[in-house]
Amino acid sequence: MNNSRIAVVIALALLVLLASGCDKKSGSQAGPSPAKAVKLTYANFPPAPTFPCVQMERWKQEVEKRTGGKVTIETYPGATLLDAKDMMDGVIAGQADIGCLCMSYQPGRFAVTNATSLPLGIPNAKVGSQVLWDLYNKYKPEEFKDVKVLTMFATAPSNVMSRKPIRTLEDVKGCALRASGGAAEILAAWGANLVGMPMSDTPDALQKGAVQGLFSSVEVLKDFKFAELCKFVTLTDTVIYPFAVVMNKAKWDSLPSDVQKVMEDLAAEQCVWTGQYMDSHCAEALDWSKKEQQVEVITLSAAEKAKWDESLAPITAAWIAANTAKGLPAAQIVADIKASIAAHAAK
Ligand code: 3IO
Repeated sequence: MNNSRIAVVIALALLVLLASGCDKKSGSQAGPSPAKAVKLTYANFPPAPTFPCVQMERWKQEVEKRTGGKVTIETYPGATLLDAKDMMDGVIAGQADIGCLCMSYQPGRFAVTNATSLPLGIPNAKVGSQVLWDLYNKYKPEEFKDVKVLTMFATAPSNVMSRKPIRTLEDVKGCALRASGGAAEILAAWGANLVGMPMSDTPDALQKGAVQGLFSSVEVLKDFKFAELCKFVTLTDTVIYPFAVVMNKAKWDSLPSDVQKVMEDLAAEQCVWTGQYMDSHCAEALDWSKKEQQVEVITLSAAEKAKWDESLAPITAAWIAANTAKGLPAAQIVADIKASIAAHAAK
């Protein structure tokens, strides 16, 4: 090989090296501010029009706005990323960065926060949401140690929605009705043939006749179109379902502190926003059900309601006994919930 040939080979080799170096650089530096862009996935179990997803979209919008576009959130409604019962473990495992779960679907796992589903007289979703958030912040239960809790909120108190009219406690006996967690214990105490399943499985169960109705907040009459099948609502206004929004802990720790601050500042506000949305949406859905779907709303007489309430009397005492035995400050938790209801309801 002569000198000029050697020079050409060296020049070519240098070119290849330079080109591959450039490739690496441009590959790792996509976008204008690579270190700062944050993309998060957010999983939810029910369909997009339902309230857990409405609050999810509101939270997404607020975070994207308040971080000036630095954070983008990809939402996955309808169990497209994680299902109802996999939500907590899926977020812990990092299958989604954020997940919205109904704590009633795992009653034993979330004993402290599920105490808000005892029949203690939470009057609406706004108060219920604040009571739940207070309780979480006072006790910071062990079961949340592997996640960052972004917010919590509650449904409006539950009512019976059914295919057949339920006017007395006798009508409930043996009737196949669906609920979960604390609400399920209420149905059992009334003598219903209790069927436990998440809300997301309920449309199918109602359609196929596996259940005659359900016990939950009444906005589902409209959002799931249950009013097409359930032509009767019996107003009991008894017990909420508690929800949590959680983030993978490692993902949370990796966020810039200004982004963490936006999310922490939003937590209590999101809790109240969702409670208020739930309350107004329930009123609207009940109205729609009466007017558009000829749903009959049954109000129990005072004497009849007293019978229903009386059968719930042993539930709280039994819960205190069982959970004291498990080492929880159960009587204090119940006292805290009662005080918190009184404080928030007075505002
Ligand atoms: C609920 C769950 C998913 C979508 C809408 C909803 N409205 C009330 C609930 C409460 C709940 O989780 C349930 O199982 O009744």
